[in-house]
Amino acid sequence: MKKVILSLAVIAAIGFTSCKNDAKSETETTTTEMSKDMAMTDTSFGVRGNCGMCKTTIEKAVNGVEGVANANWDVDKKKIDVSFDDTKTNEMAIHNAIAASGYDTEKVAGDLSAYDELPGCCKYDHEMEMNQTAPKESEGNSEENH
Ligand SMILES: [Cu+2]
Repeated sequence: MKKVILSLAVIAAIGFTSCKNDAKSETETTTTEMSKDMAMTDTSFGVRGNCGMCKTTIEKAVNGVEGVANANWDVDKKKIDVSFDDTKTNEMAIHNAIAASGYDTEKVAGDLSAYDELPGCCKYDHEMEMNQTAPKESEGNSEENH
């Protein structure tokens, strides 16, 4: 009888220890994710372009900048959202990388020889309005009324 009680105590002790370990590792993971988020800067600005191929070229140029975590160019809005580590790069480096690939940004005009090398469908209009609000604005009005 004593043996049974002893083994039950051991099992309980093991179970308790493993629960404690689980809780500890969960806390550590959360902390790591939070500090990662805090080091990231989000920015968005206008970039001219026409189509999905432009999107690929623009995002490839931005992702080539060291410290960039995420880039997403919106073909309708002519606008890019970028997340980057501001200890490794800055917004102007991102503007310059896009311009070097041939695309105009709000701050830097696209490199003309790179522009000439773009496929025909990608030769965007240099007068194009950048950083547009979505053409679906009229649908968005219903949200504002809430
Ligand atoms: Cu294109």
